[in-house]
Amino acid sequence: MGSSTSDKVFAALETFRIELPSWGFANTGTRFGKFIQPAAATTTEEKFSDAGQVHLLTGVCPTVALHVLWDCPAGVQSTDEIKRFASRYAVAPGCINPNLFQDQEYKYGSFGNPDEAVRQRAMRHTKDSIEIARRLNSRDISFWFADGSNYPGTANIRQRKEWFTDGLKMAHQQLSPDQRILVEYKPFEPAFYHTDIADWGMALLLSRAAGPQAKVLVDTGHHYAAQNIEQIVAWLLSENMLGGFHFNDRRYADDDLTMGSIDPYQVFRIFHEIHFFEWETGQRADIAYMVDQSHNLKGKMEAMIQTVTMAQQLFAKAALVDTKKLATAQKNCNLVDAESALQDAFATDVRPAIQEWRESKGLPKDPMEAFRQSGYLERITKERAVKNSHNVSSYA
Ligand code: RM4
Ligand code: MN
Ligand code: MN
Repeated sequence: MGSSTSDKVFAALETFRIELPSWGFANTGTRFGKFIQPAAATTTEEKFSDAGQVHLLTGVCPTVALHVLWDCPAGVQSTDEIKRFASRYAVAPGCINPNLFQDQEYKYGSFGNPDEAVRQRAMRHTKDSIEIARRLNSRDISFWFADGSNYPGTANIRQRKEWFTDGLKMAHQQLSPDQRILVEYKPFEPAFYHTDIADWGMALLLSRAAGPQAKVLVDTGHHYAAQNIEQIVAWLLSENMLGGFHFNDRRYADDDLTMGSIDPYQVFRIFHEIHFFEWETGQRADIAYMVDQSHNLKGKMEAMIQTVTMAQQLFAKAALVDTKKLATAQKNCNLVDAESALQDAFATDVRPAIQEWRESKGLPKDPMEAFRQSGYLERITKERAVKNSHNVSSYA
């Protein structure tokens, strides 16, 4: 590998950080049930411990995203405890995710619920979530809504759009100047007829209506199968509306598989659009890279390490695209050369350069191997096995 190649890989890795989801360490399942893992995290503290371990081994995951309902059982009062976990496990709280989908009251929606009392309840939770973020010094509050309907004619789609606009505007008014709202979209599930924020265009319009500190969040699992996600990314970049990512992979729907496991070239193309934007404009794209995965069969910690190292590889490969050559080839409609600029970068094995970078930082060369040698998994398995055996494994 030429030294300029490894210089490029080093430079790319210096700027790349990715946030871990607290819920990615806990037991999750499918709608048919859960297979319980004896080592899965059972408390917020254990989630911080696991995230801290992944950060210790990889050096690139300094923050952990929190889901308010699952991680802050005492709401705003939970923040003191969370600060203690953060300092104990050397990983800071990251993006705050309000939970507007699990309470019984949200059966017919949250921001889009026809009942004003429920919309107000959703707003109270939103305000609390923003306050939690403020106390934890978290910049981003990320909204994913399950709101939608299952049968034609059952919901007033335009009216609900107005309620969403009002709700997000009100949320925006609560922000401190340095905070942001991220608006996530998803085409279906749990609603199967219409979803209130079903695609990036809806998320974009609502974010614009909410105010200047609202941006769109792209969850790579939240698209129809053939959709060109990198084009969405390019458009959002050009509109200065790309706030962040939830990375995971999928084959069919919102499968939440480990990143790049099905289609690594797609993630590469997404990263390429970001690098290309930065190269052309000379601007740094201010994007929160986050993982949102929850596969239930792979070991939680190993799955997370796999995803983080894959993210580094794909980000570094995309940084190797010869942008100058690409721009010239595009201008001259030299299709084969333009396409090859991407393919050559994608085909480069960046793993040796990444290992060198890790060693230069005093990090283990191979985080997975280091994890397996560390004894951490054996320790938590012993500590948590009994607690996990009481976990509910059926959804019925
Ligand atoms: C949703 C969406 C959200 C995540 C929940 C648990 O499908 O991806 O980001 O918070 O799942
Ligand atoms: Mn998501
Ligand atoms: Mn999802």
